[in-house]
Order: sequence, then structure tokens, then C-alpha cells
Amino acid sequence: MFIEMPSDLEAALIDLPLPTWELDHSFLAKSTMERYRTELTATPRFEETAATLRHALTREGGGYAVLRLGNLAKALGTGDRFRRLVTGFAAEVAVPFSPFPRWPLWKDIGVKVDKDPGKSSGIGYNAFHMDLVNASMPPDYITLLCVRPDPLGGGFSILSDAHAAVARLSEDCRALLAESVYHYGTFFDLFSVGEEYKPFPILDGSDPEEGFVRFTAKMLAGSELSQAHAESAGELAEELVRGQVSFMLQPGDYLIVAQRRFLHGREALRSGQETIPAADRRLLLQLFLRAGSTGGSARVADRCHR
Ligand SMILES: O=C(O)CCC(=O)C(=O)O
Ligand SMILES: [Fe+2]
Repeated sequence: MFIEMPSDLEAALIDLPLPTWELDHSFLAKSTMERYRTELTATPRFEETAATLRHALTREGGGYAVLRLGNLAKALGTGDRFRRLVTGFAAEVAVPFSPFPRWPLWKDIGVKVDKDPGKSSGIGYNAFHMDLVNASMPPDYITLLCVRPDPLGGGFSILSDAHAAVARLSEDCRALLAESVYHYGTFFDLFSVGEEYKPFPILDGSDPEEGFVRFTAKMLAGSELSQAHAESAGELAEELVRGQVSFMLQPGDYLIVAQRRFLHGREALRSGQETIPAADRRLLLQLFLRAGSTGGSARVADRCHR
């Protein structure tokens, strides 16, 4: 789901001076949320665009969207002014926050040639996963803002409807995925995502539509799961790939993914990354959102107005 910006909105946003944001612990401050909302709703067609965005994320079968902000990025650069506008759009969906004490809201995901290739800023295939899978309260939304795609042409984003993939599995397989035997990664120094969850069930059965499919294909490698549990997780990984969509994020594209609906990943970057200066390599900025009362009430308002 790609959402183009109306040109009169684009023009108004280029001239809109949003103030620096403030944080309240790890969350975007309520005063900033309100100020941004007041400024943004005064621009032409903003509310309609924000409603389209929320609808793409919450409609049946939906769960991700790409806001095309390339013209704004071109006009404003990708520094603070642009990031404030994008933060304003994010705040129309849910409350922006930073689980990493070291990073103020937006976190860089660059390219490191010597890192584990399958991980966040690695150069390889980043298999289907949800972010912060081993937290008791993972972020409701993950968002990725593309500053620069891979200049060599790799790094397609991949997405798959997690509940649709689960629905294609056998009942026996689903029963194994509902057992609390899975685990992944380490957990320390994280804000506002609850506690470490270990071991966890992939399917928690509480709400088949809205619950997390707590999965990362990365947990399949080298974990001491029983063969039956490992095979079930492997089948889910295969179904996710079978149902995947993929696309290349362009400069200024802003991808938002509802983690309760879709899992995400990345195709490998093209080989030859070490020949590209670090400053010219692919660069994404990551921001997480928590569906709090603001996002929730905004969504209820949408429904009433439609
Ligand atoms: O590089 C990408 O496109 C995705 C990165 C990612 O999923 C992550 O850092 O968790
Ligand atoms: Fe991720």
C-alpha cells in the first residue's frame, strides 16, 4: 500500500516550521504530539492523508503502508526539519518512542560490512521477524524511513501477513507453535517494552486476529528446540516466504508495519558493499510506535467519520 502525498499538502508542509520535539521518558511528549497535530491539521488534506494511512494499517487484510515523502526529503534534506514532519505523521498512528536509551527517538540503520550479515545493519538476507520478539510488550508498530537505498540496487524490503501464514498451517503445527518453548536473543537496557519473555509461545491464542505472531526465522539456527517444534517453526517460515511481498524503498519513503499483523525482513544487499564509502551506503532510520490512548482514540474517530 503506497500512499502518495497530495501536492498542495506537500507544498504546505515544506513551509511548516514544526518546533523541536520533546520527550517524556522514552515517549514523544504529549505537548509535542498536540502541537504537531495542531500545526499539521491546518495544512490542506493532511487529515484525509493521515486517515488513509491509518486505514491502510487497520483495515481487514491490511497492516503496512509506505508514505511517499521523497519530494519533501528532496526539498528539506533528511535532517531535523524533515524528521519532525515524519514524526508528526507517525504520531497520527500511535505514540513514537525509543526503547534504546542510547538513541533519541530515531535510530540509524546503516551498513556494516563486518557485522553478522543477517542482522539489522548487516549486508545479507535479514529473514522474517518481528522487532523485539523477546519482549513481553513488543512495539505495536515499527517504522523505517529510507534516507538512501543500496546504491548497488539490493536490499528489497520483504513483508508477509503473519496471520494468513499461520492460517495455512495444519492444526498440529499450530498446536506446537502455541507451546511456550521458543526463545531468541538477549534482553537488557530496554525502555517501555515490558520484561524479557523467555521462553515464549509463537502463537499465544489470546486473539487470533490482533495477537502477535511472536516469530523470528533467526531463532531456527542453532537453538535447542525439539525436532517437532523446530519443524513447525520452519513451516511457518516457509509460509511467510510463500506469502511475501517485496519492494525497494526509495529516498524519502516511510514504511510503517503493524507488528500484530505483518512480519518484515530484508533481501540481501548487492555484493560489493566494501567498495562503497560508508557515507554513501544504504541508510534507514528506525522509529517504534506504541498504540496508546492517542492512537486508539484517533482510530475510533476515523471509524465514526466514515
Ligand atoms: O534493513 C532493513 O530493511 C530492515 C532492518 C530490520 O528489520 C531491523 O533492523 O530490524
Ligand atoms: Fe526488523
